[in-house]
Amino acid sequence: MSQAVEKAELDRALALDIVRVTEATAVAAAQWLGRGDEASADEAAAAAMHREIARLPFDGIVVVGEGEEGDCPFFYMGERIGQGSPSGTTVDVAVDPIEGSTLCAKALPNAMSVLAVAERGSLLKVPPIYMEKVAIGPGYPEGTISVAATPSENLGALAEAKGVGVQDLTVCVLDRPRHGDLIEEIRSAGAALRLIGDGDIAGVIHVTDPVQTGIDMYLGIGGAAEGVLAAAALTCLGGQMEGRLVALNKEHRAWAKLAGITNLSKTYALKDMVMGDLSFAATGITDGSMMAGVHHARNAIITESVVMRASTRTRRWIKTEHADPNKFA
Ligand code: VTB
Ligand code: MG
Ligand code: MG
Repeated sequence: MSQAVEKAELDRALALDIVRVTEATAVAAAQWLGRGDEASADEAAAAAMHREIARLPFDGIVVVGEGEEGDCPFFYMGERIGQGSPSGTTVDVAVDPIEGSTLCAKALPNAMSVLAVAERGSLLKVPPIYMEKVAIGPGYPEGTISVAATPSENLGALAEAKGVGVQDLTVCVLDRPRHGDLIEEIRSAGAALRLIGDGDIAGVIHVTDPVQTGIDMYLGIGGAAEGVLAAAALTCLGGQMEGRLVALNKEHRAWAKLAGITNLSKTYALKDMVMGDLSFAATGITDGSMMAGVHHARNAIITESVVMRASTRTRRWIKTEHADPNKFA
């Protein structure tokens, strides 16, 4: 068997392995669903995800995690994780045990558990700061949008490429005071807004299916980690995205410096954030537009996940019945 075939098969198996991880993480998070306690939900989810990833057959490095070493109990940047691999599988690991902890704590839609595993060295390493993002779905000429362009320019370009008016477009934006001007500009350009409380990975993914989601473009400043994870998903789904790191305060500037980022105004295209093959998995914690959340049936826990691979652009939706809840204990 050639090396290439062996590698491909290993990658394929990994896709299912990582769904097991996001499933267990979502189930752990769901124990805190609607309890108003974000910190406990985050901790339970991160502990479960950490335990499950440790069992996977690779030598992984956390490149998108929860913070710096000594700063967070699980998934610090640079942490080695996985069982190790006799066959030499080395990977980058990007995690968000709960994307949307507030959504989970308030039992609001679209909280999910997210994990991407990529070829070593292929994911942009970002400190826990922010990223300005713009994303659209597949099928438009390369360069239709840019994070360096104004929102009105991006909207005009997308409208032209889509053959509609700007008033026919809907933009998804995180509802934050920092987006006051952005929201105003989108409104005066004439587009509609879908304002979301949290969950900008889902927000970016939504642009890939505007017929289903009603969202044509994602704009605004959210987590940098969420930016790279969204870029990972978009690499599997198709679409365009650009990002630019943002330091909102002194602490962020210090994090950026520590991470070796000297030029905060650099524009990252999708291919600068994701430079190799990867698998991406997400499991719903609360019900969402992509998948249902964790549900407790009479004799089983039910989870819904999506898992995708960049190399083949395959997407699988996996609904799982966990008949033995003790396996999560
Ligand atoms: C966004 C959002 C996330 O963080 O990235 C946001 O998508 C950015 O931070 O779900 P602020 O909340 O400080 O604006 C989350 O809300 C949480 O990870
Ligand atoms: Mg999180
Ligand atoms: Mg998050």
